[in-house]
Amino acid sequence: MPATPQTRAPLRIEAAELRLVRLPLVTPFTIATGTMTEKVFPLLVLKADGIEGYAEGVMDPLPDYLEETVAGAMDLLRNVLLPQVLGQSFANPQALNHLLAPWRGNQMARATVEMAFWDLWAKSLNLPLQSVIGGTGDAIDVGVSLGIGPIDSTLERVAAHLDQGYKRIKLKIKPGHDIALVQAARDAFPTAHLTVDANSCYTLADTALLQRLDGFDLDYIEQPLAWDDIHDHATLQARMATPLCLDESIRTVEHCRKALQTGAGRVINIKVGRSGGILNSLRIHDLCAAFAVPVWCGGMLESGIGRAHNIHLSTLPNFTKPGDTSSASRYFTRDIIEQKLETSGGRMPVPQGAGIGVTLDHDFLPHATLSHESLRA
Ligand code: OSB
Ligand code: MG
Repeated sequence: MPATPQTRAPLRIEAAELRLVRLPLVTPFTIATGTMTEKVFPLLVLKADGIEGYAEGVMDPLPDYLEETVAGAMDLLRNVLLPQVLGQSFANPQALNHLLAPWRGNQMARATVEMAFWDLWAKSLNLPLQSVIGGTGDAIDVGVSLGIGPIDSTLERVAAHLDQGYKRIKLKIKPGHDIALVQAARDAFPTAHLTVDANSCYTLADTALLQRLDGFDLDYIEQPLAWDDIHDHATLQARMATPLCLDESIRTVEHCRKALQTGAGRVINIKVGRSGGILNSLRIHDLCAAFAVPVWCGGMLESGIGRAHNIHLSTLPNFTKPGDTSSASRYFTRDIIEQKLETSGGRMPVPQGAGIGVTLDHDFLPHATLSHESLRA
């Protein structure tokens, strides 16, 4: 278990800043459930002892990936979660996580608060977040997630990203845009490390079609069935050779336990922002290790703040498959942080310094801010 051996006096959260931020996407991103042309997200700053901790929420404006929404999360943060932690002292991030634990669901909203506190906490110890959570190494392996588009242009994008050294290519699929795409990609790139992600758009009635994917040597098939399902994934996995990887279905440690115990997946995508935060992600990581199930770090088109959190988490030992935390310039012409989070040869360097190791770009941030509020105890 990744204990927090580091100790210090309890940290009192004195103030918070909550922003709604909007960044246009360089390339529209289409998945089975729709197309995103911009990234809109809550950005949270927690303040204590002259230090600031940062995190972003990964919920979408509409409940199309999971059920949380930006508007709902902003309300919950503003009126419930932040008033609950403001003015309170916490001996460690576990104590803050414990305070928020009784609330039902809302894993993305609670993760926003919890992750900002981990950054604050690590900075107060003057340690990189990765050291506080038990990670090692100065870079991580990454792949890319390519949205749905015409097959010929998708193949060009696959080639371009393989040339850049990305270690795995994930293709988004949906009914009517699956077998032909994967066949073309496998024919064109016989030895590439390929995966597909269905974002919950098939059912067990599609079992025969999904079984045909066994012919393409995919490393795994991500979330073929419903976002809230575990049971049917176990049925499907028993009928397929290719490992299934769960994304949407894993929102809590208990979801993960049930999935592993029933054989609903043989790979787990950990997204810290959709799993309630870093502590839950550490627990999911350790649970998967105990089941000898590999994990990798997914993405939600995060700005540099969420991207930095993802990178630190990915330095834990059971993150043995390349993650989705690719170069920020693939998503945004300008990020809201001062550092450039760019890969080289399919490796993403870990931002150096205390906490998540990145700083807000205060020249640019106001231009990307839709609303801004300050909260105090
Ligand atoms: O299912 O992993 C997913 C993006 C938005 C919502 C869901 C998903 C994704 C991605 C992109 O696959 C990951 C990234 O590049 O950040
Ligand atoms: Mg996914």
